[in-house]
Amino acid sequence: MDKYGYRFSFGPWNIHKGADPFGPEVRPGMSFAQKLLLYKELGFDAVQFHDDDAVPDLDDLTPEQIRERARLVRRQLEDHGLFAEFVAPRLWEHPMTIDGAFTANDPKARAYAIERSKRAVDIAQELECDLIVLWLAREGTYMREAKNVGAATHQLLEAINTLLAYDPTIRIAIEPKPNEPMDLAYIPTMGHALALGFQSADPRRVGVLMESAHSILAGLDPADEIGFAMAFGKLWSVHLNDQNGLKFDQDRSFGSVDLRRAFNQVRVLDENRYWEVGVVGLDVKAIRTQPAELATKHLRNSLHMFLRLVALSRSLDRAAVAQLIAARDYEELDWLILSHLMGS
Ligand code: 3MF
Ligand code: MG
Repeated sequence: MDKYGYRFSFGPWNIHKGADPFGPEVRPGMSFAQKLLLYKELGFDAVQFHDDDAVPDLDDLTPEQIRERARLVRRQLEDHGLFAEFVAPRLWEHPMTIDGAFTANDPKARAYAIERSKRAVDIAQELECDLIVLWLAREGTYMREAKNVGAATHQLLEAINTLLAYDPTIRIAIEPKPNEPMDLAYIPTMGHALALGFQSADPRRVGVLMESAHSILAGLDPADEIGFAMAFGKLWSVHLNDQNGLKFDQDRSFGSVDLRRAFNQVRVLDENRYWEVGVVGLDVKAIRTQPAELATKHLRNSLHMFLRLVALSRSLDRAAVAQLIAARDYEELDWLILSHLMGS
């Protein structure tokens, strides 16, 4: 925890080997145990998990074996003074999820997705964590005519309700994203995710995770997406990062592309006391050119950027801002913010 009360997290996938769709890995891998050693050193408190980050090859194990292995991970976390922030079922790599998971056209594939998600809940229970994240990677279409959006929406709702009933204490945070890997995803924005949650069997237990790059790819402002969700007390996790325009999902270091956009995300989080409700997750990736021994600086930079921006948000001359708003002098407000960010 930092001096402001924020806690920070990242996932094991954020220290990675640098492969992209056009080239192989460029850095050697690191074991989960090696990665765990780096968390505290880099200033982090918590680990974000996909189900198979915690229990590799879980499709080949029985539910009891999965629980046993998850208990070992809990002990590893304890040994390092870390905790699990969330568990996310990875519903986009298995052959059963080629045509989608909860919204696949094949009922056997949909059944697989539900069972796999229940195992993710089991893992969360063993890791003493009450938050499941649903990034609905392949719920959408490459071909508009191949699926029915209304039916798919109800399938998503049914899946959420099934998980809520499976564990009466679990909370679910939906992570919207408009595209990639799908051409068009079914839950592209915060509004879509919140609507699903409010329509669920237990709306109190369904919230959202806002990822900066995903909002930007949807043509939206991440700070507004944060503020919208927080207006309803529904922002339970974030994946802060950055994104240079509308292209592939880059997961650039937080604030590295657009400093003012990052400032506004931190400002809205801080004004709404996010430190009381959630962990600051940094879903960032080192760029491919980074040598192996230097491939954690994206995490360091992102965390330090967040803290620097909290300081800037709190030192903003709020009275001057209020006066400029009252005078409707938004050009002067623009200059005040830019000067503040430039350190004068
Ligand atoms: C994809 C993502 C994912 C999700 C993760 C947890 C690998 O664009 O952002 O990161 O955040 O699967 O939900
Ligand atoms: Mg993410």
